[in-house]
Amino acid sequence: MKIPLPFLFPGTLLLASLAMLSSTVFGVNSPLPPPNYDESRVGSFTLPEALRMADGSPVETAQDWTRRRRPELLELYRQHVYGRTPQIQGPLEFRELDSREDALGGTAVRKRVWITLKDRPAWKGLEVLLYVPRKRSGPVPCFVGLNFMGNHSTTRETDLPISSQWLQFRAQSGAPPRKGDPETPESSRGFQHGRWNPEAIVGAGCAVATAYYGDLELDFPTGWTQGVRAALSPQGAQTEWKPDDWGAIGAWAWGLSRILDFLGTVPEVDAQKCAVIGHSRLGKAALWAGAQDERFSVVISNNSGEGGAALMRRQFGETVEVITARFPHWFAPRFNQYVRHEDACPVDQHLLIALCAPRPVAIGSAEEDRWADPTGEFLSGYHAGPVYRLFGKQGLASPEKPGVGTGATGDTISYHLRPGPHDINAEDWKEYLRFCKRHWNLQE
Ligand code: GTR
Repeated sequence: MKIPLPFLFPGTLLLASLAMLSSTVFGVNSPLPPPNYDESRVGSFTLPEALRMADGSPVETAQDWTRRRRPELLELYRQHVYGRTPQIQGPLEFRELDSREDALGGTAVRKRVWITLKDRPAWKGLEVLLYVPRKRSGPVPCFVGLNFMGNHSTTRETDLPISSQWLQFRAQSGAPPRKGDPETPESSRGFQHGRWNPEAIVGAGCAVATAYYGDLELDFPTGWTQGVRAALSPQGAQTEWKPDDWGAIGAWAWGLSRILDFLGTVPEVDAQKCAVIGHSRLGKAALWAGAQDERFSVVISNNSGEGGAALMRRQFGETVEVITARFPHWFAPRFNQYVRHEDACPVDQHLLIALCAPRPVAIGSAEEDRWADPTGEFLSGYHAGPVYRLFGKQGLASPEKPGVGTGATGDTISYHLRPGPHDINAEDWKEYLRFCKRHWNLQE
């Protein structure tokens, strides 16, 4: 199986690469079915009820939800979808690499910090890039998210080292370079600046902390042997995975919580106001991090699609069959059971959104990103609503997906559909900043 690069897939390229792929599900090398983009062929399905325990008993109060249903659902997600996140072993260490008071043209303080596990030297650690506005009257809220190509790719500042883990990914992934990718390591500087735009975040009075997702696990099927999953397992790279062991999404989500641990030690940041954010596969990780770790005060999913915000029971765009064949390392091994049997899965993704309740969740889709199923992403948000209502909060009022480019709709759960392709850009960030500022009671 070819291992794709985690960069943008233009639709046509994606289809072409899918056609070449095959799945070894059921032990036979069968070609993967083409994606369905016809709404009339999505089929009918019944979603697992948010407000009913597995034993059939109703969930009637916020207390019922918090004490009984939420733990039950977290456990179902561990067993069936993302796997079990292990306890941290030993203390974390935060080592400041450098700090500048004059970053981003003098508007920000910049810190670079290494997070390591003292008792697990096998894991090299996570390098965090943090920008905090210089103009502030107290601790500021912060956006926390992983990036696809190294911290140096998220900023126009040129004095950051090029991520050595990302260079390793390029060398080891076996994937041929794609059109539009940076040709040389040097040209990867600022390559994904538009996905972050730290100047705009800092200009809005917020901090932003990011790290390369490959610092946790390089994104190919054997990447885990060098990453945090091996380091936290007693058998290391010899581990044989059990059905409910964690996958790469679990490892990336774990890393997001470690960044939050670090932010809790930074006096300039208000750790009570930290939003976890992610795009695409990193949106899946952000949702799983936000579902597990209630310290994140806001959860943001951008184009997270299958295994993220999109309902898996909807047969539209990417499916469980395709995602588990192409990315066998992302989920708990048991998730493979639901290939062509999504109905048998005890959860669907509205419950992942519901696990964030009563905290605010923003879901962003892109019109041309049919692969991620914008309607399925919207419906997850909509069907999480009953849980929010138990807490006296409103989610998405209408079951109809809003129109393209009409801006975000919804109260504690919000949804927007941006024109254009699979990506995260200034338009999305405008929505997320507005949403967070409203919930953090900051002036718009
Ligand atoms: C695609 C994958 C999606 C999404 C995307 C990305 O290839 O099928 O689930 O995660 O990659 O992360 O860019």
